[in-house]
Amino acid sequence: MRIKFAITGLAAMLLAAGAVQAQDFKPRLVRFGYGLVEDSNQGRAVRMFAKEVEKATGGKMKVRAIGNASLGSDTQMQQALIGGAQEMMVGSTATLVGLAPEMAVWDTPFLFANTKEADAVLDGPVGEKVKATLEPKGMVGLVYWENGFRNLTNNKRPIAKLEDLQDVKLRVMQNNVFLDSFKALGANAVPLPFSELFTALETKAVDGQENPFNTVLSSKFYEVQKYLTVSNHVYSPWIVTVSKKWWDTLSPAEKKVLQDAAIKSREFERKDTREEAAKALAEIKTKGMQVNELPSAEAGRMRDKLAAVNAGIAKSVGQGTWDSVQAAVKQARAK
Ligand code: TK8
Repeated sequence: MRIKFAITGLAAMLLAAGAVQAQDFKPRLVRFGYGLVEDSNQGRAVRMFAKEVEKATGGKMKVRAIGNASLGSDTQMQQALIGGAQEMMVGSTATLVGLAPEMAVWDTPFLFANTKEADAVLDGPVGEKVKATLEPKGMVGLVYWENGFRNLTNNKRPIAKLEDLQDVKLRVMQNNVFLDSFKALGANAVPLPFSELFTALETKAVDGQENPFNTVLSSKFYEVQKYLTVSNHVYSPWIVTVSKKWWDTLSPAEKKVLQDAAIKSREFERKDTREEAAKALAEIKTKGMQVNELPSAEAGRMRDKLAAVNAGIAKSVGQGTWDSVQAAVKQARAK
């Protein structure tokens, strides 16, 4: 008798838990926009996230992955999130600097030496703090993904020394740190949204651009670019964001589903991106690009030229944030 009672009690509890779940997940459609093509590290991770969310809500919350900047460039999507016309997106932190100035700290040239340092700092307290600055602007930052270490491509010449950047018309992200950095290095820097980049390269409106190997491959820049220089001049994070307006309508259970799926997607995305990046250079060569490495002495000369830019970043993100990031990098490096 006692056993039977216990079982009935347990069944009742399970039923109650099920009822709570059913109420907590409303039927919802999440439009999740991104800029790269579907067959890219970005596209794969968005789809992985979508599956996780659908599974965790028993199909109640549907995530529609919309790539190719079909919903607009990074900055256009940000405005749609703020206005509540779109629920989610992923894009470069660099394109958020106009809204959340502290994001510029991730654009510091040569900040991270490897991905271990990037993960530790971005996922640590100072990464969280910078991410939280989005909230008063109308966006909730969930996690950082890896865009990756950026490398130069162009049609003029291999960049073997600092002076080779002279007069190269280089597309940069729409952000003053990138603009000032490449101007300081002597390039003719032109800010453009990513969604206009392929055409700009194809029509020779610009000579070059800089992005991780993965993007050079997935966006087929090798079709319109001759030289690739391995410069690793900066590590770019992507950030997964949610419309704050929409977020505020979600139940705690729904928010938790999104947060948990975001963390899973981060692990998936970084692993996938790194595996792809490790094979990418060989593939880029087979596509016909001429590849050279920027000598470390030249990277050092670039670093020196960028000292003034770094001082400007410290000023615009605030000395406190700058110092916290420098300390976190130091700590990660010592490990
Ligand atoms: C994609 C961009 C891209 C970035 C750029 O929307 O703009 O060059 O590296 O990943 O965010």
